[in-house]
Amino acid sequence: MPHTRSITKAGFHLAAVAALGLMGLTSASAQTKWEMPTPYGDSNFHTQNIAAFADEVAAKTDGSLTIQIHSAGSLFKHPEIKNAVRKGLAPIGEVLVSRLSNEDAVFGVDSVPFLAPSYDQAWELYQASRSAMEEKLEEQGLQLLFSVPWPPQGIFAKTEISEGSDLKGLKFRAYNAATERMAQLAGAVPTQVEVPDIPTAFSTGRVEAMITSPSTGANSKAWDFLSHYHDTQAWLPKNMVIVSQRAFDRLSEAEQVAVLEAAAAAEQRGWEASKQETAAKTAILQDNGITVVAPSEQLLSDLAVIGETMTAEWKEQAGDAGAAILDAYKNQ
Ligand code: PCA
Repeated sequence: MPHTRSITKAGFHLAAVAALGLMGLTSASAQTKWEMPTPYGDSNFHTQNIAAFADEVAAKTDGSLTIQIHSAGSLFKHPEIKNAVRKGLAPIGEVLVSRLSNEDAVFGVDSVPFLAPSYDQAWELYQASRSAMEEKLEEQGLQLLFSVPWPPQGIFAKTEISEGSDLKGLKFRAYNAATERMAQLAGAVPTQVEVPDIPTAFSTGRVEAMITSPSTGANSKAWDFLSHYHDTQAWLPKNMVIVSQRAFDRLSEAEQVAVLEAAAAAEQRGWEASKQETAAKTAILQDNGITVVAPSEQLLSDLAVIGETMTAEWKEQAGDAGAAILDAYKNQ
């Protein structure tokens, strides 16, 4: 028996030496692995775009920088992701830009109803607001890598909504301050629910209507708990990928260039994918039994009134910086 034990010990020792050797090799070639929290599931086009970004970074750096994606809020929940990156708990992450609108109104500009309801307008608004956004992020040691919009936002419900008053009293799922405010102004009762929790929130009756994209509707299998989709095209909220400045500065120059190039490519690819997504996911909703409705004149004009109120409120909150963004947007 002592003999066997000593062989085992020797075996263990060899394995330990081999492991140390591997670790030595790894650090000699300056391997960096970034853990990346994201809020949405693997089947979502934003997550898929980020996966392609990660692949491109690995390819461009010959594997010296790899990015491990933790989707659907599995590493940090959506409300924690920005601070996790700011505090250095994660080097890089994705968030919905307008989740930060309570910090500064500039982050809420893409969710003002009907301010920029098409892809071209959303792009122009992004160009007009990008540097103000970047400045605010910089103050927190964060760098914007790229930003991609969701398809236009429409209303999902269990009946046809033919006018604004049909929303009164409905338990309405919200995903940011703007959707919460919109629900309040419509006389509905908002509840914040993250995307991965949508199916449960509907099936347990916590909520009964929502405004979101055909993407999120289809990814959440809205046909299991809802019947109508109203294509109101109210706004195109964006996600953004942010990196901690400290983590970025620690990369070699070649790695930094690789990240920036892959980010520029991801932004372009993401905007294209979003456009394709709109029709593709609306068709999936329809194929699965959702009635896709063009909004009535009455519904549109009732929502426009809410949009005007929210535009005025946004201008008030955003002050001079907001006025400068709107001027730049209108003068493009
Ligand atoms: N999907 C996300 C944000 C906007 C969208 O289309 C959500 O519903 O939370």
